[in-house]
Amino acid sequence: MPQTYRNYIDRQWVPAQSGATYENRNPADREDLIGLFPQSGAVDVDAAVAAARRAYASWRLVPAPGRAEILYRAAQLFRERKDRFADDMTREMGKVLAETAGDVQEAIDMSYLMAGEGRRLFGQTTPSELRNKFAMSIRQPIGVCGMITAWNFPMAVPSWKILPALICGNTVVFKPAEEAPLTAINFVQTLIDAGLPAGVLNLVMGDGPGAAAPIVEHPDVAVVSFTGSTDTGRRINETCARTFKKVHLEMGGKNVILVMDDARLDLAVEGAVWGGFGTTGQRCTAASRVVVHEAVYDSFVERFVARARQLVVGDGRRDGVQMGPSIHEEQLAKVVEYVDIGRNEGARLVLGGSRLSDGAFAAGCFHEPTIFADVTPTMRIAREEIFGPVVSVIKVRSLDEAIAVANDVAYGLSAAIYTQDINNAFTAMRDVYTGLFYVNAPTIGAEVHLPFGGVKATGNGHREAGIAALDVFSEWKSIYVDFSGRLQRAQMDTEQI
Ligand code: UN1
Repeated sequence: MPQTYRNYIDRQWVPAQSGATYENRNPADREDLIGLFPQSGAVDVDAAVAAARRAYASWRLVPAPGRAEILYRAAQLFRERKDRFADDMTREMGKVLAETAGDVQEAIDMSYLMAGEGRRLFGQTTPSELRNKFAMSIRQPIGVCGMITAWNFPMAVPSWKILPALICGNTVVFKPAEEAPLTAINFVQTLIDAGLPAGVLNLVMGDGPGAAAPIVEHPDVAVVSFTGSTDTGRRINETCARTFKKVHLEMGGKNVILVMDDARLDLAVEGAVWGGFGTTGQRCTAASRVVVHEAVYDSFVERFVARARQLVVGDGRRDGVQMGPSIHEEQLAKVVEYVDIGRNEGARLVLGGSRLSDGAFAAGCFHEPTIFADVTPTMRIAREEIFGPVVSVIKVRSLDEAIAVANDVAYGLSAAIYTQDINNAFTAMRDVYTGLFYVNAPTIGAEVHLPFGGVKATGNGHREAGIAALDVFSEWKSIYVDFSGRLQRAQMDTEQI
């Protein structure tokens, strides 16, 4: 009998009120049933929001250094549980153990960062234009925050949202990706064990229409933070706009590595392999385009293919495996479809191109690492997010052309340049329009204490992680204290020097 898991609402583990559940399976072996998870609906969301609302009344008044104590303890518990959590995560979403351990590490790092923030949460003091008057601005919590997250970073991304929200004094309803509920349970259980009071963090599992839509629409949810596809993000944005709900969106990417004629090709090749095929290409920061200067193009393609050909594909829990499966059949079908699109568009397939289905691969969702060369910037494989192990290589004649190609997509999350020339590096750093930029490193590998997010169709102007995340989960209040004992009128009674 598979284990049946429950939602967490107001310090109780409870089934969905309808009793409905869904199955979650291991993408490396679809016969491995991980468990049954609640298929929640609007009534479950209502209960979770009500609990979060009640808890907000007292949590907002807990001094931030007191809230921080809980996050310090959580950091230590995440560290102790890292290997177990990584194993559970690989089993449910497929990326290799070294990467899932890295995912848990992001939650550890973020816990420490936000715990430290509990003793800062800096506001500003400013002079007043009037005599005997004091002016300051402080951060205030907002209320109940609805967090809707993706399966590819199932512990890191929730930590980027939930921990800043908590340290600011908000309470949370968390709807994790359907594909990675066990990791969400591990995350929530750790915060409970660290001492989070009842109702401050609530977990509601299920699919998007059933469990996420009611969070977005709920009048008592003050902030929605979402990581996922651009189509879903657009719908969430529209719903939130109608009621002026604060919304933070972190969506797709079509990230690019520029390889200049003076690049160290050995480094560029390693970067393209890691950026393109790490996490099976299922990162919003994945390098799915490599734009290469014509002077080194042939040699880069040859070395890139030779290196990517050596990648060991398989079950991410097995030693030596470097690339796991796609998350599920639907995602794999999308990869297969894009490979067809690339072929039909006339791109040159130089590596892979097929689903792996023999022997040990038969029960899982595996695809070969795939490289297309001679891709042109107008092809769909060069413009649309694939979210799989498919990289497009594009030839250019100059840095200017490389930057133009880099910018000529709807998305703007991450970009990188490989060059030994500081002028190239600084020019690209300035002119490529993205939220993240790397020099002589791939497009992946963001650290939690820097702002994370993108421009154009990737985001909506907010950032998560870093101290910038506090701007999503708090509102500024400007406060004026007049201790002159008389009415002083701003802009009118200002003394002239
Ligand atoms: C994501 O793909 O949604 O920079 C997040 C990186 C990781 C996080 C990626 N630290 O690639």
